[in-house]
Amino acid sequence: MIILLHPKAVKPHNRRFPLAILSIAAALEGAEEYQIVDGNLDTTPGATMDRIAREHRVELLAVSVMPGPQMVSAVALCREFRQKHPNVPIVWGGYFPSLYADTTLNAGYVDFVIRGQGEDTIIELLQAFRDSRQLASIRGLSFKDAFGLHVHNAERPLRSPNDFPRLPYHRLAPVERYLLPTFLGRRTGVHHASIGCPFRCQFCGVVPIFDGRQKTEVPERTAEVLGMLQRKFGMDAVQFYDNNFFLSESHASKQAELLSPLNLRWWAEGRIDTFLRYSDEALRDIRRSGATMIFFGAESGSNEVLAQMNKRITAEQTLELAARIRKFGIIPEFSFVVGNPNAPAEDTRQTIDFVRRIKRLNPDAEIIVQHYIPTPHPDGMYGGVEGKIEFPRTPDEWATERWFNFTIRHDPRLPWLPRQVKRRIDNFELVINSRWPTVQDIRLPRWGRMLLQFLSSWRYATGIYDFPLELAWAEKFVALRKPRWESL
Ligand code: B12
Repeated sequence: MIILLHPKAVKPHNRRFPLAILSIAAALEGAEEYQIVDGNLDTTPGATMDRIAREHRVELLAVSVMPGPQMVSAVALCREFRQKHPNVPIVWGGYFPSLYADTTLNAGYVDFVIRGQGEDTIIELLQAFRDSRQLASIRGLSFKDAFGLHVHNAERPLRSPNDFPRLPYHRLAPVERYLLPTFLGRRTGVHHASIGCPFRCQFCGVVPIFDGRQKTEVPERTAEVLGMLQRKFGMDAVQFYDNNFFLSESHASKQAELLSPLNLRWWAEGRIDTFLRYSDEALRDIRRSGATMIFFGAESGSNEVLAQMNKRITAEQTLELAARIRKFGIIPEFSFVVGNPNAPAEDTRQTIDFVRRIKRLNPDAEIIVQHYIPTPHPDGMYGGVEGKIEFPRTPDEWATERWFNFTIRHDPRLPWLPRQVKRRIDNFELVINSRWPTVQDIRLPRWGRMLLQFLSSWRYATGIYDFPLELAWAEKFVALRKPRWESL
């Protein structure tokens, strides 16, 4: 028996299909005995794993770990499982161990790390347990040798999602509990139609893992899977989790054509430059197929900073897209990485000015302001911060409050970011979020929306963002009076 564990990462109303674990399950389906334990659904995953271990001989505990809350849950669950079941090997896969393989192996309760795409690697690891393969021959695997030294095998070439079997949704019972209300629909699902990304932005954690490679599912297969989820489970909306959903115009047009009959409302991530190259006809088709909001990494309003990030877009392109996409009725969601380590105050000032320009061109545009936090990068971390920051050496240290707040960007405590600049970024974020509350918050009542808009409008108009205590208070006041999720 293999346990596939997806530690808790989100609050229940944000529960989505655990795609990483489902992908691994697809590779095992029909060939191996396995059970999925999803901490986003199961409130006592440790007890469930103990029960499985009592009833079966568990050969492997395989855990998917994303940085942040999921990593914190994974540490606690794995430590306890190791104490109770010391003979069961534990493997971690996913973004956290792929980015920090040595750090992960420093934990006494992790025996193996599977870096990057995991479907083939886990099968080969199981073969090694059964003596038909050498650990050293398994690409994408990291492990501890007989002396406890870390061994990192060669990378594994990326395979297309088309090469792998369909996800075994039926192993998640009941599937309906993964289809929840969002601004897109009453039963929103998620799908990942590609893996990796061909760009090499220097702030991005995807590059070290996929090294500028991307493989994409054919549009026919994407539409078939979504059609099945619609027919069988009533899914009426979908969020595409791809890093780069709009690969090319012909691919996107074909996808739009096949999605149209499904009448799903959808959200996805795209690049500004790619999208700008599309014809009006393609954009109309994309809208008609249900595209409601598209996330774009705008990152900065300064071309110099964009060049430092290796983002390969210009600020003028962002403005052009903000204006153009409005005509098609698609809401753009522009994300910014604020706090250039070389000039954080100037970068913050420029970003705020730039966001204001976007809002003038397209008031519906949604804005996400993120503090820049570095991740290891093969081309060097954005801002040249090598040597200026030392990452934790164990998962347990990553799970401490100090590093948890760093990961979720709440309080990153970066040596190059003065407190007052950090405060300015946070204050601006609060003002803009109050001035234009996101349409994504379906629990925000109309009166709450109006209250926040009323209180923040003078601040936005005058550019006085400091000490927005009344907005912080109003936000809390409204949050306490939002309807409960169950009543939606
Ligand atoms: C969905 C998602 C979330 C969701 C999670 C929802 C959920 N249900 O759990 C939410 C919104 C909560 C989230 C949050 C965060 N996320 Co997030 N998220 C993603 C996203 C978009 C998709 C992940 C996914 O499902 N992929 C689909 C699966 C199929 O792919 P996969 O995970 O890579 O899995 C493959 C391999 O990694 C491997 N594998 C994975 N697990 C396992 C396990 C085993 C045992 C094995 C063998 C193999 C294996 O095999 C799989 C199949 O090949 C990714 C970006 C992306 N497109 O991947 C970012 C991403 C993982 N997130 C990231 C980050 C940083 C975060 C945050 C920590 C910070 C933030 N603000 O974004 C927050 C956490 C804060 C919080 N409050 O929760 C980064 C991680 C890299 C980094 N910089 O550290 C990413 C890459 C985004 C980015 N470009 O920066 N996220």
